[in-house]
Amino acid sequence: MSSMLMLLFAGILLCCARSAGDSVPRLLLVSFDGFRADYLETYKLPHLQEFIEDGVLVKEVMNAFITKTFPNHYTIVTGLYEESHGIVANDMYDADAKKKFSQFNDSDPFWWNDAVPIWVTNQQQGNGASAAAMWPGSDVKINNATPHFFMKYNFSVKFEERVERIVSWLNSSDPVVNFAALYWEEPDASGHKYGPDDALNMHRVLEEVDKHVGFLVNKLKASGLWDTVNVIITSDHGMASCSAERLIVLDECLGRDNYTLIDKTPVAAVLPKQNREDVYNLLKNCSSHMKVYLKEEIPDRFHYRHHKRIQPIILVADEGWTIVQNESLSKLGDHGYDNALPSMHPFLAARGPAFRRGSSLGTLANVDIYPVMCHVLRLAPRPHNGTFANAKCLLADQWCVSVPEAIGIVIGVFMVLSTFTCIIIISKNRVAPSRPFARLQLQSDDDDPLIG
Ligand SMILES: *[C@@H]1O[C@H](CO)[C@@H](O)[C@H](O)[C@H]1NC(C)=O
Ligand SMILES: *[C@@H]1O[C@H](CO)[C@@H](O)[C@H](O)[C@H]1NC(C)=O
Ligand SMILES: *[C@@H]1O[C@H](CO)[C@@H](O)[C@H](O)[C@H]1NC(C)=O
Ligand SMILES: *[C@@H]1O[C@H](CO)[C@@H](O)[C@H](O)[C@H]1NC(C)=O
Ligand SMILES: *[C@@H]1O[C@H](CO)[C@@H](O)[C@H](O)[C@H]1NC(C)=O
Ligand SMILES: *[C@@H]1O[C@H](CO)[C@@H](O)[C@H](O)[C@H]1NC(C)=O
Ligand SMILES: CC(=O)N[C@H]1CO[C@H](CO)[C@@H](O)[C@@H]1O
Repeated sequence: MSSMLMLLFAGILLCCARSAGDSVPRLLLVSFDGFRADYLETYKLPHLQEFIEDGVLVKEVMNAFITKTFPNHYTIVTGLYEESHGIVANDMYDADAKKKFSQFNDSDPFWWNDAVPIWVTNQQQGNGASAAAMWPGSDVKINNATPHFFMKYNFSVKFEERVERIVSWLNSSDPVVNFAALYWEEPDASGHKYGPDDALNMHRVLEEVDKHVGFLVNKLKASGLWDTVNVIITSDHGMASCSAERLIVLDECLGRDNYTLIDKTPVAAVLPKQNREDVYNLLKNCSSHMKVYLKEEIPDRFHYRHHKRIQPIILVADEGWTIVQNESLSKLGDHGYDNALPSMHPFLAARGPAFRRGSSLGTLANVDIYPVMCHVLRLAPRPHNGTFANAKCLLADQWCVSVPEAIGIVIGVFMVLSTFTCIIIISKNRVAPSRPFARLQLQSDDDDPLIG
């Protein structure tokens, strides 16, 4: 009964939403790298606040392990855990192909082809073209396709220039661009340099990021896109403070000839040269501030085991600790740590005709962003690890009730039903003594001995 009602309701809502937005829905996905969730509460960011008040906010996004930039940006656009999309670190080694991947040498499709990002699926399903400004992977031919419009990665290109390109592409009518992705390096770069607890410098850079949000919104308004475009602003990960007092020095535990260090800190990927168990035992005894896992021991909750590019041993430093061989500390902030740590979590805000206004959600996994984007763009999602139902409360066309609300509705329905039942019973009782009716009943029953 209640599910029928819900279906009916959802149907009505869906119809309304569909008929209102007759043109093709558009979505702009924006990432400000390293925007830790609590920056939103710590700093005054008027443009972002205004954006959020007009839309929805997810206060903390549960990102994917390892909490690094390339892996999480690919998770956002595929809905897959890292072990399934294959970008398992910013620095990788593939033993079969004997190839190396790094942030500065990332354009070989070989690394990306385990998954299909949403900008490719969007173009394949034929609703429109995609565009991207420096989103990781967006200048690579993945499954033989790049976005129709894209910029080759170059960190020197200013935010304003990226926005101008993106907005003019979104404004293009031939072809119609219905999906665009935009990436900016801050506040990550400053978070690494100064550490997230340097309030003065972080305030300065976040004020700048906030002005960038203002710039973007103004550009969208000026081009007449603001009322129709859906915009998601999110990030890949947070940031934790590091210190020279919290170093894990591998050289003190084992000789370098024992292993190759594929990825460094705070999650180190270790490829043993000879005996894996020997290297493991030396590392296991190295520091009480890092976890040492053989590949098959990596906890299930990380979803970080089933890929050949995940190395035989991984080391996971505790929050704020840095793994080195013998180097000194090079940055005051870092990320990559356990994705259960709040300091590793970014936020998500979304605004536009597809989203609710003025509502918020405590938490959402970043694998759930992909089915939301597919829903907004009316795409059939590819197999992914997200759960669309988790994000229903963000969307204007979805039926969304919290547990207390559901209980309230059940009680409400019960009360209405019992009131009706009472009214019926009372009115029946009133009718019962009415003479003609009673007589009619008795008369019809001819065989009744009392009458006879
Ligand atoms: C970049 O990676 C490719 C393989 O993915 C490799 O052949 C090439 O040597 C690398 N270039 C540099 C400069 O490391
Ligand atoms: C990167 O962008 C800067 C600033 O626009 C430009 O001067 C430089 O030539 C670009 N580099 C490459 C490799 O395109
Ligand atoms: C976007 O397109 C509209 C209508 O074609 C035009 O009026 C507007 O100037 C364009 N804006 C930009 C930024 O190109
Ligand atoms: C491995 O490390 C240990 C401990 O530092 C050292 O004794 C040993 O010689 C190293 N083995 C190799 C093959 O480098
Ligand atoms: C670190 O180790 C390398 C190689 O063993 C050595 O050349 C270098 O001097 C060491 N640096 C420091 C700071 O100890
Ligand atoms: C994630 O999704 C992929 C693709 O459907 C699937 O192969 C994989 O098993 C999923 N992972 C988990 C942990 O469910
Ligand atoms: C850091 C650590 O766990 N060190 C231990 C390594 O093993 C020796 C001997 O078993 C211990 O004495 C250390 O405490």
